[in-house]
Amino acid sequence: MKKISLNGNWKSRPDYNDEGIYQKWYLPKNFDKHDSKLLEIEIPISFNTLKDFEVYEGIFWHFYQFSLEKSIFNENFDYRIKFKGSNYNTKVWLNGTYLGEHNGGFTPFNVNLKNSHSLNKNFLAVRTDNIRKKNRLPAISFDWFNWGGIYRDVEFLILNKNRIKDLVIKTPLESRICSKIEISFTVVGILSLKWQILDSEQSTPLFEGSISKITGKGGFNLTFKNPKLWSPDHPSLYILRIFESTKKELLYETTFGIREIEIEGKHIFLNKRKLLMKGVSLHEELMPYGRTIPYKERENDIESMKSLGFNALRTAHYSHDEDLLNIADKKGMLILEEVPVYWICNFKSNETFKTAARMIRELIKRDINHPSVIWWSVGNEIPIERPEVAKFMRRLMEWTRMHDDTRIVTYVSMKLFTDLTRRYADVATINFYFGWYVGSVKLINFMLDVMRTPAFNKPWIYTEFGAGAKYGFHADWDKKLKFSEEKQLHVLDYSIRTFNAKDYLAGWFIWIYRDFRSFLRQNKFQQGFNRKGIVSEKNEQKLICKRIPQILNVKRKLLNIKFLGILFWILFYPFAYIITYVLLDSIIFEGSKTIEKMKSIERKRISKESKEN
Ligand code: GCB
Repeated sequence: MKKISLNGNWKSRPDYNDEGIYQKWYLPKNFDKHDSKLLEIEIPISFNTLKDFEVYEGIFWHFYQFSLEKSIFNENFDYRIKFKGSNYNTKVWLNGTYLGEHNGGFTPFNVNLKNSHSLNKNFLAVRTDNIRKKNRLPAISFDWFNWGGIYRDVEFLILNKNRIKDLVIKTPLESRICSKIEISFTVVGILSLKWQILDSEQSTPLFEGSISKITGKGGFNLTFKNPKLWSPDHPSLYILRIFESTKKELLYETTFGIREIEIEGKHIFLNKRKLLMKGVSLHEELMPYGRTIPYKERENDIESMKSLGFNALRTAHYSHDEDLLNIADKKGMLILEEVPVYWICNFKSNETFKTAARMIRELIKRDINHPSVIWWSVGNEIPIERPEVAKFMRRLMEWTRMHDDTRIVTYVSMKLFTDLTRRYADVATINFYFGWYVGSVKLINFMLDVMRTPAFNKPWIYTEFGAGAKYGFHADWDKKLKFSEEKQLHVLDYSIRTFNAKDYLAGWFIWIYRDFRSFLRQNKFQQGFNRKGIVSEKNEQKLICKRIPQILNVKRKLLNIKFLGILFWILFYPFAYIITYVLLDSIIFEGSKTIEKMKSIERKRISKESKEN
């Protein structure tokens, strides 16, 4: 496969009244590159980084003229255009011919060329639309910024007609010194192959083999004695290369790691050793780039997280650019991935289910060979006590397992009492902000024992806890003033030391590594940002960062009152069910009006700030 980058100088324009399709902006003859309505942009871009589009959610067109070399055209090839990420609905035309569309903001997709390409003058027109809608995932209300546009790389792909696709590498361990390597793939057309496995630090192959005249499904297995196992502390990588046997042409290459994730009773094991995840979450956002974060900055993030002592990262609430996973593979960071089935979605609709299922399929297809990725979460904080939602999530977990049976499959829950569906997940999860939104941090010990009752014999992960702090805002320790760095330190410190002492907790994740933009956050400390980051949006470390390395392994002495927890759950469950069903989900999450109100506050603030500057 060869790739030609289509990144670079594109033209663009907003389409406020949705007239572009009707007026056929996608036709080359209707395009005038000197038209004053066109903006010069550099693809990839999160269009909300452009002046005057800071809060724009709508239709945006992107145009690109490019030429191709004659030598790439040959009947032995197929051609595609690949978009690594574009939010949310993307429609593509080449030289006036419609090539297709994609829904979903976070997974890559290709469109096939339909003999519509030419050599010297190609005109690519791409219409993106990131409008919030009930049937989208996420739907209307969500607590992150809805960056729009073609915000990841675009590539022109030249694929051999005879090629390998859907290659999957599994590495089950017989023991820590003996691994199986099971490689499966599909051959499109017919191929005779030579393959090699190399240590990424050496150039002579460790294993080699060949397969002749294969078509359709194929693969090979081998036993590897004394492999270097992949883990966050020792991120050893191997390389698989597959050549076409006669021409010696490289058909496929990927790095992979030898590692195994297993669950037994209350524990998770990585390479047969008990795993404790000490992690953070991160949104794919860094100012001033939006989601289009340079490689170096992503590397800095992972390095800083590692230097604080974290071994795991939850890429909430969707998948980030694949660069991040390449870095995590290399540097050693466990990654928890998720699809944006978030808060209130249209769970009764089969179309929504199909969209979620496709997002999972696309995500697994992209990331299945990354050793750093160890779990698929099929959603976050959904109203799980509702029968249609429980059914939706169970089906989605089954679907995920059908596509990958080597990783943890779960969803992230915020329900203390009313989530009985956790029993069907591989690990049980909880997001709850004791000490911030509700109650005191001192309740964590007891409440964990309470909520654990219906999913007793499982590992638990505390997937979100945290407290907001405005960088630079300090207050007396005793006052524990909201949004002070001291308050954040108190909540996180107490929580982490409690979690470390709970034997059934296989991990915890601070919400969140970096402050991120959200319309929903508009008080005087937030000013359009969720401030629960342990670093500010400019990567300034808050007080808690000094403390984290000191407490990563420290345990609090806890009162053992597990049986009381069970009793409490049984007594309280019916009330909790009614309160949650009737009040909580409907009032808190039906947020379409709130979003519009908050967005207008944000708009006013930005326009005031720009006048002041
Ligand atoms: C949550 C959500 C996350 C929010 C966070 C918060 O539980 O999962 O998306 O940003 O709380 O800050 O309230």
